[in-house]
Amino acid sequence: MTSAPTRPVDLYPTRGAEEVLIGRKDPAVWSEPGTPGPFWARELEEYDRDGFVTVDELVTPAEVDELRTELDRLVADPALRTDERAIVEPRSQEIRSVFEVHRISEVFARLAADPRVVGRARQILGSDVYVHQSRINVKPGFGASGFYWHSDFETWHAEDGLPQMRTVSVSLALTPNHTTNGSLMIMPGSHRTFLGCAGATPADNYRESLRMQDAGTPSDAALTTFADACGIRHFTGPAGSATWFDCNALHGSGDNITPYPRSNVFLVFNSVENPPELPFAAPVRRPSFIAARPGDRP
Ligand code: 6CS
Ligand code: FE
Repeated sequence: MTSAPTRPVDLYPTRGAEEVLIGRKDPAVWSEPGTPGPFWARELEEYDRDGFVTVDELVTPAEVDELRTELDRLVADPALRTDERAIVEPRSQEIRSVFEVHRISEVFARLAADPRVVGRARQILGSDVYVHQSRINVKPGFGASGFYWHSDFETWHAEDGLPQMRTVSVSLALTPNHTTNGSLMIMPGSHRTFLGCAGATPADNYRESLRMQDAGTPSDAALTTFADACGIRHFTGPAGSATWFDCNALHGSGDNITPYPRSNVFLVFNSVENPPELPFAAPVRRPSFIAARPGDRP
């Protein structure tokens, strides 16, 4: 008699009845010290300690111009507005995010494959990598809404089935990121504790969560505990600067009511040693434009 496939141990239970704090069971930097790559050893130490590290000029101003022109082209493409990979702002109905840009656009595909980018991801994750998710967050001015505090890994574990914390995001600024126009905020050191959130995942949750996240949102009490213990760092910088941050770092960003867009491209790299299982806390997988599978076409 064939036995049923065994479910992997859930190292990070979440979306049960109560919130729960769990110590991280995975390293933040998976490569051996001294592993060659674009990051300096000092940068990897900072990433390990804080859960993030900034790179002042990941790409040149000329490359930023090309990326920004491509972002503007995508946002202006009428066909994309009806594509489920485009998420619109609740108020203005302007485009808020476009997912899977590394597949839609040659320009963003080249960025994802650039050694300055993928080489850093490999160095952090200590293995070959693939793009789990890519997106442009346009955050136009005049009222674009922010992203409430969350851990990406909590969602990618619960809804996409990523078993371990072996995933890294890079947020590359395509417009100047100021304190005033909704730039990224991260709690340094928060990546070392997993916050299992309370509340089950609704069916088809992604249809709402990419606009305004609910399931997987920490309580006020938990956020206060983390903020008191870790503090909050605000990421500002010119177009071309980038923030690499761990999948479990608590982060968020405010609304943008200034006239100045805060447009970033986010690339999420997962280790090929960390392939998605079935979701750990959701009825079904999310679509592959949000959570790619390692074997998917590049
Ligand atoms: O659900 C997700 O995968 C997306 N949601 C947020 C708020 N950040 C990560 C990712 O883009
Ligand atoms: Fe996020």
